Amino acid sequence: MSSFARAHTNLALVKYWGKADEDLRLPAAPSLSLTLDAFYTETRVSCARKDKFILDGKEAQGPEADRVFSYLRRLFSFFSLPLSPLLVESQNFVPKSAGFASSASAFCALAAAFSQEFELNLTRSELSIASRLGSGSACRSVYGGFCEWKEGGMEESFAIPIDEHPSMGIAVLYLSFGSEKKGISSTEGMRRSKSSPFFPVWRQECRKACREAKEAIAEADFEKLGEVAEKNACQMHALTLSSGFSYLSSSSFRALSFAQSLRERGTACYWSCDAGKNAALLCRERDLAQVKEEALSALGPKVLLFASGPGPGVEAEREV
Ligand code: 2P0
Repeated sequence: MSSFARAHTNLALVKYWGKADEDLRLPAAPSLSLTLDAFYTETRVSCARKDKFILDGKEAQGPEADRVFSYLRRLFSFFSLPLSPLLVESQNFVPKSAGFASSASAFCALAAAFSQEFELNLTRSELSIASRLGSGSACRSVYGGFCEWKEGGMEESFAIPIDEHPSMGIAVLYLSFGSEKKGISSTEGMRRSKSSPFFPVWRQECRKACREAKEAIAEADFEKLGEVAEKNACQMHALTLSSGFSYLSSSSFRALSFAQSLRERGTACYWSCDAGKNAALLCRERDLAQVKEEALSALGPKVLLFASGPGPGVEAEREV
């Protein structure tokens, strides 16, 4: 017997950047994301004689396996289950060689496969909490389309769906400028950012941005949503800079100028960027071909492009 789950990655339009509690992975502010169709993780969990983690066809040891098994031990304890050795087999359909992070889809798929294997019958809120304990952003991959991750305590901080089947025709174009590993992990970057004098303002701005983004989604107003997302991404990077570091490179800034110049020329296109130099552009699905073509000519042939539309929430099943 084994259990299988597939979870998709998500792009935060309002960023999770700062924790209220590191151990419980409670966010200092709410965030809001779009789950993406093109990038996902498939994970199979089965009982075994000893713990083993197979990642993309190869046995993984060291920090990657340690993180998976310490998370699983936490799930056993959280659900008051006796510890048992597990075989975990994961395949990432996320272009890692282009510098993409896969912890959101990875930990959501792992939580879903685990809960299926032990027949926990979790609600989606409970599954979101369990995913959150592996990686904060994973709690948002439970849902398809747009969802919001609420602030709160251990049992209150989970994602809630906003619009699982967006009708505004939104597309995301990732721009990869290279795959070098970032020097400062997200966990460390969030820790440092809390020392910024602007951190209290950042929290307030995220709360406001979530309210505005939800209005834009309800009104199917793509431009309004794009403006909220771009401003929030700029504020996150201003926060890191005000704490003495930055993830952005000259290419990230060129991508920001590119989005702004496209808008001036009449095509709605907005910039976002996570904890790395690679950027993401939001545009309407119908403008995607044009945005791709113009991005290649404006940003040079070395940039790698990966497009996606909205994706589904996590799915899991028990296999016989
Ligand atoms: C996000 N990021 O909202 C933000 C925007 C990066 C920038 O969530 O420490 O790997 O495991 O809870 O989820 C990256 O952080 O962090 C992240 P942990 P995670 O998508």
